[in-house]
Amino acid sequence: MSSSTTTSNVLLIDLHVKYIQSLDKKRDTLEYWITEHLRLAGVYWGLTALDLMNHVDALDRDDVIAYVKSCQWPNGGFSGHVNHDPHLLYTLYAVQILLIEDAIDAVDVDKIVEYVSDLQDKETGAFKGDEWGEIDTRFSYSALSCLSLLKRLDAIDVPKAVEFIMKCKNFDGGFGSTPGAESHAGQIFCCVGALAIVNSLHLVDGDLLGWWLCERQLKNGGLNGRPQKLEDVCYSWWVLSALSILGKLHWINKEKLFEFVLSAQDTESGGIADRPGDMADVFHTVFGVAGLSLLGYPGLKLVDPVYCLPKHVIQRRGLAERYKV
Ligand code: GRG
Repeated sequence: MSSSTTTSNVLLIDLHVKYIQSLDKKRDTLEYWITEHLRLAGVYWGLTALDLMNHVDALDRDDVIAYVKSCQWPNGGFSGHVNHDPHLLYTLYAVQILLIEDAIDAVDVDKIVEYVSDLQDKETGAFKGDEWGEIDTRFSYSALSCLSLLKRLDAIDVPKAVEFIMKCKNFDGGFGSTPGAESHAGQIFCCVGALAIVNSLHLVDGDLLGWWLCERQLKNGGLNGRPQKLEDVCYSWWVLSALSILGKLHWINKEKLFEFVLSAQDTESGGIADRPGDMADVFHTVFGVAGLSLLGYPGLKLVDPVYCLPKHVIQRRGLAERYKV
């Protein structure tokens, strides 16, 4: 479905800010209600994009903090919205939002640490997403990122967590969701990011993986997430962040990627879509903006490739440059 017919070769910051602000006002739409279960994720995506575009104040700080608090459960975990079940992913997003707002003291950090560490499988080192037990390297990343941001990595068995991630490494240098699963750029961000957090990047085959990642760029400049798949703006984050951590961002054609991401903007209502001509959404908006930030697009704040947060937030936390290639 096409959203706007014109294109722009510059980032339409003012329009994207208005688009993100408008998201909470669409209560008369079906889309608003069927996305309720991931609203906290939406706040993280929107707020991160706003901060990178120098407009963090476009969402009311007190409202944001109160909303995050309303999603916390007595066991310390956070849900995607009030009265939904707690999950590790939303717990990470809550911590990230509170750090952007410099308000981590508004919640019980010890309870969060307890919730996250209880999700580690003591035998394999893997992390469950929630009490129902699904295992995925997305959850390994979420746990390590969350505890690192809270400076509480001591609460889990880090060597075991690394052991599990390394079981998900494939012959092509990439990583999958579980041992034996196909390499996918999203999971590669998770595994490389997690290894960076615990200073274990020496376990990554940088050249082999760097090749696999830069081969994700297609003729139209966009990136796909694995061979034979379509390009998608969100891979501007999942692929580029991994390349950035490995010190190989220059292995892709920056100008062509700028062109692709900018051509996926909705020039009438704001926001960025997965690819030109599709409907914009806040997920593709943040990962498009964050990808542009990694490539040094003018006027954007720098993003941290490991934590997917504005660099100044990571610096304020004293976590900058903890990882090295
Ligand atoms: C804090 C940034 C951040 C992340 C938290 C949730 C998470 C940890 C990471 C998600 C990583 C991931 C798996 C991203 C990929 C998302 C995506 C576009 C999946 C689509 O997969 P397919 O198979 O699409 O539908 P393709 O492109 O392969 O056809």
